[in-house]
Amino acid sequence: MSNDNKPVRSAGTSAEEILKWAGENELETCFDRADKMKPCPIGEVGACCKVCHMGPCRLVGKNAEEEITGVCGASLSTVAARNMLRMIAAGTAAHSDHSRDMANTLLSVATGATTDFQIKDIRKLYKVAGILEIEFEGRPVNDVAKDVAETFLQDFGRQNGELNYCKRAPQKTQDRWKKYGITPRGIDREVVETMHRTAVGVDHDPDHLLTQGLRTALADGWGGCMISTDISDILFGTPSPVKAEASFGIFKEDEVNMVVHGHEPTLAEAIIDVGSSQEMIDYAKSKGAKGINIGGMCCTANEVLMRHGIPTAGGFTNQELGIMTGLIDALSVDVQCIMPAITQLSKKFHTKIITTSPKAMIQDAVHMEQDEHNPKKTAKEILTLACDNFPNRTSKGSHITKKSTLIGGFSDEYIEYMQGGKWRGSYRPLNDAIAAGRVRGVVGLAGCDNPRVPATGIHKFLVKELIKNDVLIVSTGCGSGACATAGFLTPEMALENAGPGLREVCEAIGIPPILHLGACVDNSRILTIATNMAKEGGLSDEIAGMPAVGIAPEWMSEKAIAIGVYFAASGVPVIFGGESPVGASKEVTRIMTEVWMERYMGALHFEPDPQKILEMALNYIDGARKALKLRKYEPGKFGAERVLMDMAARRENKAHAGVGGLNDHES
Ligand code: MSK
Repeated sequence: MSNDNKPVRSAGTSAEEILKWAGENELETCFDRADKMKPCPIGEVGACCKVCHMGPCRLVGKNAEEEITGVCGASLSTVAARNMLRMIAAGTAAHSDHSRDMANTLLSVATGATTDFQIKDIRKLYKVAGILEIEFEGRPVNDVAKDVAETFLQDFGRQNGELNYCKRAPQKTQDRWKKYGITPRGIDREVVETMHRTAVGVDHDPDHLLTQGLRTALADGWGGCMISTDISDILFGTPSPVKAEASFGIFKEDEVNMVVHGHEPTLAEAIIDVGSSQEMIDYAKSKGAKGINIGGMCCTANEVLMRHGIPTAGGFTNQELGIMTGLIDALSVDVQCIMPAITQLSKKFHTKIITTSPKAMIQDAVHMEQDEHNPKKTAKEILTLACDNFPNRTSKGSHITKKSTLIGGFSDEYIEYMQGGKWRGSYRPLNDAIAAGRVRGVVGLAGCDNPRVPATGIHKFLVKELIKNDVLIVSTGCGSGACATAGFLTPEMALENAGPGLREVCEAIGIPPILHLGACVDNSRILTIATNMAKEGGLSDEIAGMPAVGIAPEWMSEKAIAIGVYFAASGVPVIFGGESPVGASKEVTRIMTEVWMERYMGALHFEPDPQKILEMALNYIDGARKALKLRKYEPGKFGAERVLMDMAARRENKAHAGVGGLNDHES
């Protein structure tokens, strides 16, 4: 289990140090398990069918793929397409069930059933109400919020018609969806229909199956994800730039370390609120601590980092390593991306693992279910447990305490604001900078971190090369976590590594070259940014055809597949790292690349070689520039453009801004 002579497996140097310490102390991590557990070579490429009990059928052989069949006669391309669809359905279900909970929380707040939260961003509520065509002028805020929540809830159970937010997309994007029959109806309906069509003996045509996959994924992006992002902003505030810290040095030796992990912001918001109360701090002191230090992990971390500057210990592969510091007194988890391994690992330390969702329990964890109408009560119980556990801390652990700083909190609203201020904000300066060749294009860097990826810091490589090539990066999820812990989310990063055009833009505005947009559900913000760019004019008038690419270099979750497919359906070429989970079928691969490109101008590629990922991304960007007849990109040579609003001008403007000003955390 020693890690000697093993390649670097994380973008973060602290993570590497802890992995070394774990090896010396004979402690196992997901990296060790990934080394030991070789993937099944048939399942790995989507050639295993398990949808009935005549199998599992292994669709292998040297014949043409339509001649390789299971017991029922389903061909390799049918099986691979069905496997892809079930990943999309699972990913969509995960995001969307999270989103449903957010809609129910908004309804509870609006009706007074929950008094622990209030509507924090009324401006965003009114913006959303306007999109939903709900009257808001002169009405009580909670009445508007109730109508918004109930309208969103209808999107889950709608049987016909289309999701409310489809109309947010550029008209030409909507027209493409209608032309090819992929406009999503209801979120639950698309997931259920996908599960039906992939059951034994139903839909067998791979193209027909994958078309339903696109419709389901659109229900995720323009439904589940976008609804969740907007309600979180309404309830807890729309993010604006915030300075924070990342990596394992966020834990404090002399304070109670309480960590929130998972995806949902609700209980985490209550923990932050209660944890800052004098009563709770006094309780921590009564246990010998100097105070309470709240940190985050994975996407719950991203939610609270974006709005409060709560520090993050990083993404998915850091959860075991965080426990190994020996410094976490309590780790409360909600849903998604929580490794069950942490409960067994925590027995070797003093850390308490607390499950909080009625949907998610783990053997040997303490279950303290969130009181949906009184989350602060649950938060107080959890924090009390954390404080009570502080005296049990021992010297055991790596005690690695390095950290980096970052700037996060870039909502699409703030990006608009930073390009002109409250009154003149628009996407015109960004479009102009792209047209002039100062910014070559935009990459959405999303997705997980994955212990199977033979990384010498794959995020690190791509990030450095992309910004060197004047590509602006917008990032979410654990990709942001990897960048943050590696110290990449700072304006200085641009000065040191960005190409001349991008560096000028970043310097003028005082932004990093990588804009951290939030959790994985917040990939919806990238859809909104692309829509705003299309509506602004001067580039493509739909999302398709923009000099923009999505990359998920270390994806591992089914949610990442749903995200990749909704970007492809919206018109964005997407490149995933690693081998294709349906690579056994040439036909499915052809449909997801060539056919989708022809119909939607989007595609889903899988490419294990980081250098090739980079080349593909730059080729797509340059190809789009050429098709749009934009100036040929040449490093250091730019055309004329409007000047972006600089930091001094924005500070001036901030005095007049109701929202969108710099967050108090920014220094
Ligand atoms: S947590 S889905 S590992 S981004 Fe959103 Fe990270 Fe991927 Fe989970």
